[in-house]
Amino acid sequence: MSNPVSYNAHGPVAVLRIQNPPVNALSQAVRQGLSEAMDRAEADADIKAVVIVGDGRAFIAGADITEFGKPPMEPNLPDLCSRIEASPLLVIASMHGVSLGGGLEVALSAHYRIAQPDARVGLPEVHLGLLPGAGGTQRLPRLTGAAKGIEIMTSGGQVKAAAALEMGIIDKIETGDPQEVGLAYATELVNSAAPRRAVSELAGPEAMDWDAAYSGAVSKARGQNSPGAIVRAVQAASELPFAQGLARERALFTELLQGDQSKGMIHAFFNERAVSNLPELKGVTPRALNAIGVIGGGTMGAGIATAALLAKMQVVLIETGEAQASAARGRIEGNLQGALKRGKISQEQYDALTQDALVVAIDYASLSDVDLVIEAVFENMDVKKEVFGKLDAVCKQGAILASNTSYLDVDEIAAATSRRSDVIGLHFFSPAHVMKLLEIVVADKTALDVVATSFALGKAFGKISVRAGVCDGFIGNRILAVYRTAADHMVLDGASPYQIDRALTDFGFAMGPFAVADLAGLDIGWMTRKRKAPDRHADERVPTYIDKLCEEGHFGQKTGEGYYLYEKGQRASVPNPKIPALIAAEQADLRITPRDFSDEEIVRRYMCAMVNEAAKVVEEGIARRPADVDMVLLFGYGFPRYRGGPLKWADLQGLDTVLADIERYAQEDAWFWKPATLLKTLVADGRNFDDLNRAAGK
Ligand code: TC6
Repeated sequence: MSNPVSYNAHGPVAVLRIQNPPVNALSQAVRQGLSEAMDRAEADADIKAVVIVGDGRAFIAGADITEFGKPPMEPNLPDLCSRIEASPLLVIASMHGVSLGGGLEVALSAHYRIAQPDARVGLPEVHLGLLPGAGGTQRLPRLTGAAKGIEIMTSGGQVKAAAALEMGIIDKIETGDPQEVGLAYATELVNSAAPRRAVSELAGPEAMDWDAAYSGAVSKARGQNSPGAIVRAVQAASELPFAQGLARERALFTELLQGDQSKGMIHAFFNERAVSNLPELKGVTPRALNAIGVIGGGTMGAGIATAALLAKMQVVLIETGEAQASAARGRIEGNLQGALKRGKISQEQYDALTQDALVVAIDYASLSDVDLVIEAVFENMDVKKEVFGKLDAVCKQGAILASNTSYLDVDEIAAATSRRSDVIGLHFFSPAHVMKLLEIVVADKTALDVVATSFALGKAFGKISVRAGVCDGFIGNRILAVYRTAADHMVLDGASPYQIDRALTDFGFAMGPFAVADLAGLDIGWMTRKRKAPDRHADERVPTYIDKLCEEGHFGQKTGEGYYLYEKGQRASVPNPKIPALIAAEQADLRITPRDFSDEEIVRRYMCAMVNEAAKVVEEGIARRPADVDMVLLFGYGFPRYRGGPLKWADLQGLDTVLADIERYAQEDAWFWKPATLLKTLVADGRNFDDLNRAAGK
């Protein structure tokens, strides 16, 4: 392999140029190349300074994600950083694009830092369940102070050049070719006999109330360990000499690296990128995507239209009448005003999007020129078929016809058109301009370039797109229905909805299932129960106590009453005192003697139900790989990222113990707990879900 770090002397300055596309990640070859180039510069008596610069779009985007999970290879990054900083030559980092993680740590080891105005820096290791382990926790707060250093490292966010200059992370901002700018700066420093300036030799950051900072970080982290560890590492930077602080950083880093959380987060990090790389789409050219049609301007349709506008597409939204059209426009404008308030768009962009890019019409003929239409009307097969029949009549040849159905049969919808190969499911999550997940539901006859275009659309919308097959509920809602049922069963057997919600938020879920039901609207579950009642098996346990609340017109948050009571204008909720009596009445009817559940048992049953259904979803090919299911749960269902997803969680538990529990539960309720064949096969073969990910080209 050729050396990805080139060396060129320009008078007394050596330029070390990293050429490792696409983003100059710190692969072993780059680390070795930098180390050897430093040796070479130091061995040349004419060289007084070294400029480190990146080729292409970034200085250095950090550790090489393709090396994650592989055995470490020398030289390691902490040693490289110490080696750079210890150089007797002046070392200058000339930064452009991003300098992230190990990339910023390399820059912090240089003696001077100069950056382009659009450069950004950050230490995102927290997103991998780690802390910056190559001196970042010791060097950054020596420049920024403890509080700002903690904020940057615990958020993992990116800091723009101007703010980085103000905080002292960089020394200068200069526009121009990064190499030329770096060379000029180095020459100026050499000519002015500027001192070698090692960040490690600066005083440690000021003391603060470390325990308060630690508790603050821990409570924000909702169960994730690395933010607390970052605070402790910065405390070491403040209290200990540099070398001892570095040793403390290493010990904390190693502890995090060996824990399950970093395994879960690295799994998430890797797969949120890998999930959209479908082998069958290699070389397939997506169709053009300039104008999008949306049918229905309710919450979902308005959210989809907003996402399309923010992705700089023309949008034609169809409503049924003038009043509905004006309400839909109001919703979209409200969404865009939110984006304006958060600084995501400017006032001029807002005006252009609402006046020029958006058309709200009541006539399907307005769709004659769009490239793709997303239908977001009422969830009813007859209604959808009628809409698709009309779309088939008006849309141009080659236009993609997509349904945002959340569980209906996309093959059946496609059959309502004369162009089945152009039909696909695009299942967004509400609010569609905010939620990251998009399930791309590929029907029997969907053409490959339609799938490729849908992934391109997901990328343009900033979504994590996951391929799903056709079944009731696709990947996410199908699995949700099962773990939700496991929670319902526990309520019938004696666990309160409030204990369940608390046990699961303690586990790391953003919300418990009963709080989610209130948010989504209890009428949704009520309608589904009514729809499914005729086909219900005699052994199926379906609680009906909550229907009594629905019959009184209480549907959760939107009506102010559900499992919880919601005071107008208040975010906090309190348990609804009517619920325990409703549950007790149903238990009496069913002759159930309620029993106690530990939080641990609640989590275990909930997770086992989720894993078992997820395994079936993989087994049936509804999800392409186990990791695809993990990404659906992470990005659409509030699953804690630091656990990687349900199937990563199962791998880390040991699949044999998960299967043993499912088989034990099956002895109580064989109808509900049917162990997935895939789970049994994997246990019998001594393999796990990650083995399947790897086999599918993780
Ligand atoms: C650290 O440094 C230390 C950790 C210790 C661990 C033991 N390595 O996102 P894009 C590829 S932690 C290898 O589409 P953008 C990416 O796969 C910090 N490859 O572009 C894609 O390849 P493809 C670790 C990487 O302009 C291409 O680059 N680093 C890496 O929207 C373009 O990516 C981070 O957390 C990498 N590190 O955004 C940074 N990063 O074209 C993670 C990207 O073949 N990366 N690629 O599919 C990012 O945040 C963004 O990718 C970006 C560029 C801001 C660098």
